[in-house]
Amino acid sequence: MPIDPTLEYDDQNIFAKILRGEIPCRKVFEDEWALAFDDINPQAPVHVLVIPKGAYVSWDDFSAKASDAEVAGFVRAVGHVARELGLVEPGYRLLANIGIDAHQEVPHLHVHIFGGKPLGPMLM
Ligand code: IU
Repeated sequence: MPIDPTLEYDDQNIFAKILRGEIPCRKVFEDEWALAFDDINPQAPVHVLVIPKGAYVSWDDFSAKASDAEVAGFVRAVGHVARELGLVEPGYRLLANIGIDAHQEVPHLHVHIFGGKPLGPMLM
C-alpha cells in the first residue's frame, strides 16, 4: 500500500528496523549520514536503496526539515555509492517516490539507484 506523506514518522517501519540492526540487510555502504543496501526485489542488475540515518518520511519531509549537514551528507553518500559501484560510466538512474501517487511503500526516505544495464527512457 502506498503511504500518506502527511503521516508522522513511524519508527516501526521496516527501514527504521534495518537502521537499528533489528532486521538484516545486504549492506553496500554506511557512514554517519546514510545506509545503502541491496533492494530485496531488484528491478535492475544493480538496485540499491540509500536511506538517511535521520527519521524522515520522504524526500519532502527531508528536504524541508533536515539540517544542511544531513542533506549534504546524504547527497554525497548517494553519489559515493554510485561511484563505488562503478556506475558513473555508462550511467545510472536515481529515483525517489514521494507519497500516494508515486506509490511510495516504505515511510522512510529512500533513494533508489538503478544500473548495470541500459535502462531505457523514463516512461512516466
Ligand atoms: P518505494 O519507492 O517505496 O515504492 O520502494 C520500496 C522499495 O523497498 C521496493 O523496491 C522494495 O523492493 C524495497 N524493500 C526492500 O528492499 N526491503 C524490504 O524489506 C521492503 C521493501 I518491505
